[in-house]
Formats: sequence, C-alpha cells, structure tokens
Amino acid sequence: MGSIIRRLIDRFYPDSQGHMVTIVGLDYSGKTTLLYLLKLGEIVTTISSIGFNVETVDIMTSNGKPFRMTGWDLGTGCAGLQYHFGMIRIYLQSSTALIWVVDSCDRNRLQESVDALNKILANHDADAPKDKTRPRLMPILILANKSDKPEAMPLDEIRISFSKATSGRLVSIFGTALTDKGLETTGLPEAFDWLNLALEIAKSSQTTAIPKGLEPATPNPREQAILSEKLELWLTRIETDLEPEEFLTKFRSFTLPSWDHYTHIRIAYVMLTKYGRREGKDMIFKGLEKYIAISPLTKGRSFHFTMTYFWIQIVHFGIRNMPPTFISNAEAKPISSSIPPAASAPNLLPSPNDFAQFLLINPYVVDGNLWADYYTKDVLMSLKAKGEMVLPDKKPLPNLVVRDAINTVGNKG
Ligand SMILES: Nc1nc2c(ncn2[C@@H]2O[C@H](COP(=O)(O)OP(=O)(O)OP(=O)(O)O)[C@@H](O)[C@H]2O)c(=O)[nH]1
Ligand SMILES: [Mg+2]
Repeated sequence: MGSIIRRLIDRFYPDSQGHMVTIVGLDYSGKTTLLYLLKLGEIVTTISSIGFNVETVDIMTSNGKPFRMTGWDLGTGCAGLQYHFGMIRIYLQSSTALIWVVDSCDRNRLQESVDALNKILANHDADAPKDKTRPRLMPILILANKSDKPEAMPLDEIRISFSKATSGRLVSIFGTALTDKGLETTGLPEAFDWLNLALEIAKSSQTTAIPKGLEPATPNPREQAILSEKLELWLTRIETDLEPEEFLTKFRSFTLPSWDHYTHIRIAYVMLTKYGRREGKDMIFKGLEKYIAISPLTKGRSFHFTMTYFWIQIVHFGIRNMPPTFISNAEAKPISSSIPPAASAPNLLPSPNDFAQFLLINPYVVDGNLWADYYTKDVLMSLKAKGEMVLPDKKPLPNLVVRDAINTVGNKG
C-alpha cells in the first residue's frame, strides 16, 4: 500500500530538495506558522489547513552548514488527525524525519497528542523492513510550541508525557516560541541543530535494538481505507487515463468513458487550471448541466448547484495551494499559484503529471463525502440547495486569503 504515492513523491521531490520532513501534530498547534516562519522569516496569519503545505527551506545551523529540507505540513483540517493516520503512514515512508508540533498551552489535549504520535510511530514500525532498525532511527523532533505564552506548561512536564511513547527512539524535545521577535529567539536554531545532527547519526548508525512491548497499533480499517487507498487508486488511474486534450474533447462531446467523482474532479481541475476561476467556473457549470441532460451515463441524475459550487471552490483552493516552486516533470513549467494559470500558460492544458502532483498536495479531494465537513445533509440535500447556491451551515468553505497573503509576502523577497 502506498507504493505509487511514494514513487511519485520521490520523483517530484528528488534529494536536491533536501530531507523530506513530515510536520504533524494536532490542529492549531502551529505547524503552518512554523513552516512559513522558516520559509519567509515572518509570522503569517494562518487558517486551519487542509491538504499539505509544502515548502523547501534552507535553515542555517550553528556549524555554518545550511540544512535544506522540504517540509510537508499536513493540515488536519476539519476532520481531525484521526482521519489522516493512513495518509501519514505513507508519506512518512518517504520522509527522513518527523517534526511533531505540540501546543504547550493545551493541557487538555496533551495526552491526545501523545497518543496520536504513539499510534503514528507504531504504524511506521509496522512498515519496517525485517530487521526493524530503520524506522526507529528516523529522527523525531518534538516542538513544544507556544512557549512564549504565560500558560505554557513547563518543558519537563511535556518531556515526561512523551517519554514512554518515544522511548528507544532518536528523539528530542525543544520549547519553541514562534513570534516575530527574531528567529534566534524562537528556539528553532537549537532544534534544527539537533535535527541536523540526528540525521547524521541516523545515516551512520547500523542497528539499534527495539525495546519489547511496543507493538504496532491495530489498524482501524476506516482510517486506513479512506484517503490513502483512494488516492492510490486515483494515481494509478491517471497513468492510463486520457490525455488532457482528448479528455476535454470527450467532455465537450458527452462521450467520457466514466462519470464518477474522479472524473468530476479532473474536469474541475483541468478547466480551472486552463481558464482560471471566473471563466472556468461558468464553463464547468454549463458543461456539467448539459452533460447530465444529454449523456446516457448520467441517466437518473440531476444537476446540483450547491454541490457543484462546493467542489469548484475546493478544487480552486487546491490549485492555489500548490507551492509556487512546484515543477512539472513533464514540462518543467512552474505551476504558479500567485498568477492565474490562464494568464501564465494560455495554451497549456495541465498534464496527467500535474494532476498527480495536485492530488499529492491536496489528497482530501478524493473524499467524495468532504462536503459533510461543511454542510449538514439536510441543508445540502434540500431542494433549495439543488437549485441555487446555499452557504454551508457547519463552517465556511476554505478561502484563499491566507494563501494569497503568503504568496504576496513570498514574492516580495
Ligand atoms: N503565541 C504563539 N502563537 C502561536 C505560536 N505558533 C502558532 N501560534 C498561533 O496558533 C494558531 C494556530 O497556528 P497554525 O500554524 O495555523 O496551526 P496548525 O498546526 O497549522 O493548525 P491546522 O492547520 O489546523 O492543523 C495561529 O493563530 C498561530 O498564530 C507560538 O509559538 N506562539
Ligand atoms: Mg495548518
């Protein structure tokens, strides 16, 4: 499981982009703040992330050698970390280190954070090669974050809480304060000095014994199945799917070979990438409505206005969430998230490679039930929502303000 995802990550993120480091922790702990402080040198305003934020950063260590890493910040979004264990398991197999961020002020959820890390590490051990040494040598940097706040728990208390879950591993815990008082006051230089050293140790070490009694957690079929298996299937499907020109032609002539969630997302992705949001949105609305009326594949179905709008918003958000430096292997063209795609590449349709990268960064789009995080069933399935745009009643749709702010700051440098 996960072999295609791993193969693609290795292809799109070669060693020249430094160590691949997965950044995880409970929601609101400070993962995105960390990644963009490292990237931009400033504190950015964040919203709860969905999908991955991915950035390659160079961090200066005290020995004068820059430490390059590509950080994958997994946004736990609305569903919570539980929902992502299967996904983390796969991405960790391509990672050389794990950064675990814990909110030092959130005493009520400290145990939840410990349990989640424990489970993730047990899953990682279960994926070990037979000698079981490699995963236990993966450095784990725990950041006890928000230590600037008066209510922050003492670092030793956090150390004790994590001690059992991390015993026998290459691990260290640092207090961090991600504020705009200068990088040297954040605790990050010391933390990354350690990570740098730990990676050296991991590389040169041959064996370590595994303490007894740490058995892999029993996998919960729902967690494992939802995102990661679907993502694997989708990525496999891309390999044999129609080329983009043919895909669009068949969409316009109502002759696509399938009409399912994958096809809908690909339609939205291709149209929004090629034509931009304003034009693309109208084309998707008109195209889908007509398709449903005409194609034999859509018999018995009817057009749903709010559902269509929801997915357009989610896919557009995902496109804008692509790191600006993302390079397509096929065309070596940057997919810029700050310039509308239609303006930057007027004649190019996104390649299957581009679509695969989009899915790697925004895996949540494969979940056809994602709407349930935003809408109650009663509201979304109402007649009103079918015929016109109805706003979500659970929480607002993800918006682009933060990503755009990050791009604006990033483009200044
Ligand atoms: N005082 C203080 N606030 C922090 C620190 N780190 C993060 N924050 C704030 O904590 C809030 C959550 O930070 P995020 O970076 O969005 O958290 P996250 O872990 O990415 O959250 P999800 O995307 O929901 O998983 C934001 O308001 C940050 O400004 C810190 O070290 N000190
Ligand atoms: Mg985040």
